Amino acid sequence: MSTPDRSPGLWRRIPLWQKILVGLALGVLVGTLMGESASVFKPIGDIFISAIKMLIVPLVFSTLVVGITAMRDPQKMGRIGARTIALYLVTTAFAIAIGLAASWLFQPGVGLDMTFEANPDAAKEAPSLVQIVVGLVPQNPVDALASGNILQIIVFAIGLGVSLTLIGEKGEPVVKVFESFAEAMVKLTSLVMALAPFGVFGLIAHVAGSYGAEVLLPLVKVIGVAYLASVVHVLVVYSGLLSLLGRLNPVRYLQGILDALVVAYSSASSSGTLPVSLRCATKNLGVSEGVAGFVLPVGATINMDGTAIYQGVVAVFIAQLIGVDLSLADYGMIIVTGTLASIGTAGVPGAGLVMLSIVMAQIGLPLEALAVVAGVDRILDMARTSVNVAGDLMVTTLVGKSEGELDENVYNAANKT
Ligand code: DAS
Repeated sequence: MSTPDRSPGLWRRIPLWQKILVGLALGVLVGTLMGESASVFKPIGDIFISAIKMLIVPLVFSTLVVGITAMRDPQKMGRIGARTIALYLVTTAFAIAIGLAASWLFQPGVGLDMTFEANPDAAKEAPSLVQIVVGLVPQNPVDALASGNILQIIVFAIGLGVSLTLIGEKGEPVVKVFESFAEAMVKLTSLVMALAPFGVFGLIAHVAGSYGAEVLLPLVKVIGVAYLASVVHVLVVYSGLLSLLGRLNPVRYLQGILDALVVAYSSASSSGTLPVSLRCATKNLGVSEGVAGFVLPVGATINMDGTAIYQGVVAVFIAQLIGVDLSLADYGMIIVTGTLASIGTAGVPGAGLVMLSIVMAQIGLPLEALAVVAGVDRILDMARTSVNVAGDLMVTTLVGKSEGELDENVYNAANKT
C-alpha cells in the first residue's frame, strides 16, 4: 500500500534558521517576564547542547578521514593547512586591532565609578608555541578520541586518511566504512538540529532571566562597544575578504551561516557549534567535506577572532577604568599577547575571560579588575563565540574556493537548508 503523498506540514516548510530565531525571541520574552525562575527551561537547552556535543568527535573524525581520502593528494592537504593558518592569523590580528580601536574611540571605561575586590584567579600562562606543537601528536589516538582532544584527533585523522590513500585498494573497505559512518553522522546532525529552536529557547530564557538591568546598565557601554566591534569585523573584514580574495557574494555567506551563528550565540561554545558549522559549510556554502572537515575543527580550536576583539576592547576598558594611559608599546603587546591567548582559548563557555588575564598581566593591569566584567561575561561570550564561528566559516569558504573545493551553485542558492 503506497503511503499517501502528504505535502510537508507548515512547521516542516519553515527554514530552520527562522524557527531558531523564533525560539531565541521567545526565550528573551519569557526570560524577561519570568526573571530568575526562567531557569526552569535551562535543562531543555542543556539537553540540546549535550546532543550537539555528542556528535563532535565521531562527526569530525569520520568527515576528515573521508575528506582526505577523497582528496587523494597529500600535497593539497599541505597547501590547505598553510592557507588556513595564514588566514586565521591575519583575521585574528585584524580583530584585536578593531577591538582596540573601538575602545579607544568610544572610551567605555572613562567616567565609570566601579570598585573591585581581589580576584582569586592568578593569571594563566599562555601555552608556548612549542607546547602547542608537541601537544598535537596523540600518544594514544583512542584516548584522544575518548577525551575529545580535537587537535590530536585531527592529526590522527590526517595520518589515517593519507595512509589509506597510499595503500590504494587495500584501504577501500575501511574508506567505505568511514563514508557510510560519516553520512550517518551528518544525518544525525540534521535530526539533532530539529531540536535547535527548543534548545535555543531554553538557553536564552535562562540567560535573559539571569541578567537584570541592575547588572547590565553600568556595563552597557563596554558591552555595546564589544558588540559593535564584532559586527564591524564580520561585515567589513569577513565580507571584504570574501569579495576581494574569493570573488564571492558575502550576503550568501551570511545567509548560509545563520544556523551556526544562532547556536553559537545561545550556547557560547565554538566546539559545541562545530557539527552545525560543518552542516552549514557543506549544505549551505557548498564547501567540500575534505576542506570543511579540516578547516572547521582547526578553527574551532585555535581561531578565536571574537575572543581577540573582546580582549582588545576589555583591556583598554579596564585601563580607562583605573586611569592608566596605555602606550603604543602596550597596544602592540596586547595585539601579540591577545593573538597567542586567543589561539590557546578553548572553544567552551567562559574560556576567553580566563585567557584575558594573560593580556592584562602582560601590560601590568591588576587582575582584580577582571571581576568588573566577570558578572556579564556570558553576554560578552555569546557575541565573541558567534564571531569565532563566523570566522571559521569564512576561512573555510575562502580555502574551499581557492582549492576548487567549493560548489558555487550551492553557495549562490538563495534559500539555504
Ligand atoms: N566561548 C568561547 C568559544 O566557544 C570563546 C570565549 O570564551 O572567548 O569560542
